[in-house]
Amino acid sequence: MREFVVAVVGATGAVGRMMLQVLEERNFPIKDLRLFASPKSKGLKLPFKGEEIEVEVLEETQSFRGIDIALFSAGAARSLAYAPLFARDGAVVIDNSSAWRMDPEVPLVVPEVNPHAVAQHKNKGIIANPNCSTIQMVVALKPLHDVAKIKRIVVSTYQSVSGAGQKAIEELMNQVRAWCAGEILPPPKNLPQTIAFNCIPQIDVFLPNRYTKEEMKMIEETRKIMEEPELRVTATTVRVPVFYSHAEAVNIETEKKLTVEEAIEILNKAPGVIVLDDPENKIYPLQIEVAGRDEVFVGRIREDFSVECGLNMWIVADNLRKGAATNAVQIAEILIQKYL
Ligand code: NAP
Ligand code: 3JN
Repeated sequence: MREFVVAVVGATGAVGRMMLQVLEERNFPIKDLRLFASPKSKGLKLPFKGEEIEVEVLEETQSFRGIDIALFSAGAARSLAYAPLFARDGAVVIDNSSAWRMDPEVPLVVPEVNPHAVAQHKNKGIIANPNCSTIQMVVALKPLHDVAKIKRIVVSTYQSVSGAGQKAIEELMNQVRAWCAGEILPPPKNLPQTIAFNCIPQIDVFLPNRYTKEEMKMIEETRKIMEEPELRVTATTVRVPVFYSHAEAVNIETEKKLTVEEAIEILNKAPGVIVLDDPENKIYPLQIEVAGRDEVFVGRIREDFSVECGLNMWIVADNLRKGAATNAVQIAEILIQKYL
């Protein structure tokens, strides 16, 4: 089997470290692995398959020749600047940031939903990985859309701190420690407000339309991935004091009526979805239980009695795995199986 030269850009971050773990777990055929991060990480070594690999500092003057696939998670500014340089030197870039997601020439891919879009990597040498909250929602909703045609989506998210990076994980830990010790809480630095024992209805910055950027990402990305540019979607995104996994309360209105039983049957057959829905026995997806898993979990499926054809559900996935690293590596697997 052919093996590939793979680069991970942003390898020291929460997503980058998970990329290494997922590449190793899935035994991705790697000939050589190159790791890149900021000057802060110069000399740092990261473990991969029993070896220690030294992190390189990302510099614009470098040559990136010889790299087949580059997995980027070093923020949108680095993706804007460096993805074209890696692509120029022959790599296909799979980018986890928002930098390229809405570029009409760049495919935005969730393998369970629109794997065919990977073919468009030929345009710019770049494939975009959607936002974590979008990924888990479309994995669960696309199979329902295929049967009943979704007319409108209303989503509220309950997003873990790991979505905001390694420093936000430490921020929640430090605030909880201080609270338990009866100390004054350290002021928020990486999140907009205190996160310990609190929910923050702000993820990313506010836009002139009063939505946050995270909310608008969910709306626009969902339309692009589902290839439904007019789909009505609205979102409220909330940070909650949970370390790993994002949860979403989702309401859909469909053209054709779906009973709860029909929806469960469709989701039971859907790729990458696990239905956990036995409320009488207190069975529904929980963030702490879904952490570490690659599937999207759906539960609390029930009719929305306020409209003719509507359903409510609770969708949970590990944001660093299916929401980022696993989705990116699945895209890389399609690339090597079909295109490289
Ligand atoms: P993080 O834990 O803060 O890690 C940031 C990574 O970027 C680190 O490896 C950091 O290297 C690197 N970096 C920062 N500045 C750099 C520079 N000038 N040159 C090279 N590398 C640089 O953040 P994260 O949670 O892993 O997220 C990283 C990015 O992934 C986000 O900004 C976002 O674009 C994307 N992301 C996507 C999703 C998704 O929904 N698919 C979810 C989360 C994040 P050092 O350690 O050396 O500073
Ligand atoms: O906050 C979350 O739960 C997801 C965060 C994603 C994120 C964080 C910083 C920058 C992104 C993203 O993936 O959209 C970005 C970005 O690339 O703009």
